[in-house]
Amino acid sequence: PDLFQAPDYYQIDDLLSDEHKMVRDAARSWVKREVSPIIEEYAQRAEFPKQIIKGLADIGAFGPYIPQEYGGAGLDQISYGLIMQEIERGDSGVRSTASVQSSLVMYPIFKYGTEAQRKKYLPKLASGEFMGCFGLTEPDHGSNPGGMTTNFKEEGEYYVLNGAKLWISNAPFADLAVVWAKDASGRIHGLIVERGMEGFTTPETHNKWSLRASATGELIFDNVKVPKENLLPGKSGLGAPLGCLDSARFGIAWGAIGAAMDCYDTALRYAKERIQFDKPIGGTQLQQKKLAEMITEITKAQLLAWRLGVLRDQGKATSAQISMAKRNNVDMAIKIAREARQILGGMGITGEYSIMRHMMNLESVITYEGTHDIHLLITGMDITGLSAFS
Ligand code: TGC
Ligand code: FAD
Repeated sequence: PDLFQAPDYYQIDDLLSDEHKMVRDAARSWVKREVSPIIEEYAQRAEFPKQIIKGLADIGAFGPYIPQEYGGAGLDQISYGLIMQEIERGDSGVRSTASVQSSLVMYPIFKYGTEAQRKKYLPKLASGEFMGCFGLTEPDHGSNPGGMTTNFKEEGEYYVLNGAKLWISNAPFADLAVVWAKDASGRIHGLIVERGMEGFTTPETHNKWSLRASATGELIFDNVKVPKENLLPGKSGLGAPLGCLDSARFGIAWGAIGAAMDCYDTALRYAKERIQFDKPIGGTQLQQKKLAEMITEITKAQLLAWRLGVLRDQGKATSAQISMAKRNNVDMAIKIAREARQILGGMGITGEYSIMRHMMNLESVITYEGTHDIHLLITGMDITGLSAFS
């Protein structure tokens, strides 16, 4: 009863199994205990709270759907989504850390790695002993990663890696990076680059107004000798990193609901308590319109995410369906954050409430993992069969 009472206007809980609800409630109570009380302070200081890494591992947030034999939680896709929802109710930056570790580091090693790579890295990534990051974006290639220039060439027992990645979540403290680079023929491959390899540095990116509790940085490769056994052999080409993005984008479609729920819940409570003109502002038509539209949009987003989870569990979800859910749900959350902030008046701009932090965080979420525009163009391509990219 002391848990956050999530909006559930359409009895979506009835669509969940007992295990789903158990996984969700464990994540929810951990976020309430370990994240919510400290996160505002860390965001203000622009620091990632490293002490929560173990807790994230304990609630199964590192590799929720990776099989247990590799240290993962062995859960289904809806459980993964629910964990992301609860974490992002706390903070999008914390969810980013979990998304990257699970879908962008553990997933490619699990899916495209050798058995030796899986055994070497996955259990330690699941427990949080190793933290990873994912290097796809470059200074000159964001929405168009296929244009990347980071490259490697064979030299005896090694691949020699050169280039740079920008905007990499977790980079400043990661123990290893899954890096996407072109071979001599221009084909894209994934390489596991470990901290400590000579010529590999990870300078932090400062002055962010968004995702301040998440550490972001560059990956710089200056003739880094990467052992040949660190190449992920299972898949090459742009489809390899894009396959990882499918999994992360699915988690974000759920995560954004968490941020929206927190903003809605805060604004609803405030509107019922705040008295102006001798009555609660929640009794005015204007504020009711805002709140009623919020719960409508949250409900639609929940149904979209749940159905997508079912399709993913059945192995039937398409990349374009995932794009639609990521785009819709993040847009829904950012609009709710903006409206909710207004309901709180001046109080809405302070760190006493979580709304402004969510609002600023969501500016990154609507940009990373494919911008709002790119996902619209993916839908456009899917329904017309015509690419607007090339
Ligand atoms: P295109 O020619 O369409 O595709 C190239 C190859 O990839 C295949 N493919 C996919 N495979 C798996 N999953 C997907 N979602 C896929 N989409 C495409 C495609 O079939 C093709 O395969 P093949 O075998 O024919 O070669 O590629 P394009 O160059 O036209 O670009 C397509 C576009 C624009 C959709 C894509 O490049 C894109 O999604 N751009 C956005 C980039 C992006 O999302 N970057 C994210 C970086 S990581 C990040 O932001 C982490 S944030 C931290 C956190 O998660 O919290
Ligand atoms: P651009 O691609 O330069 O886009 C600029 C604008 O142009 C956007 O509005 C875009 O929608 C628009 N645009 C681009 N192409 C088209 C087109 N064809 N038609 C119409 N409009 C177009 N990347 C990683 O690899 N790993 C990470 O861990 C990671 N973490 C991140 C963390 C944060 C906080 C942020 C902000 C970003 C992160 N990213 C990461 C990078 C992120 O994925 C990119 O920022 C994103 O893909 C957009 O690329 P860009 O910033 O270069 O923008």
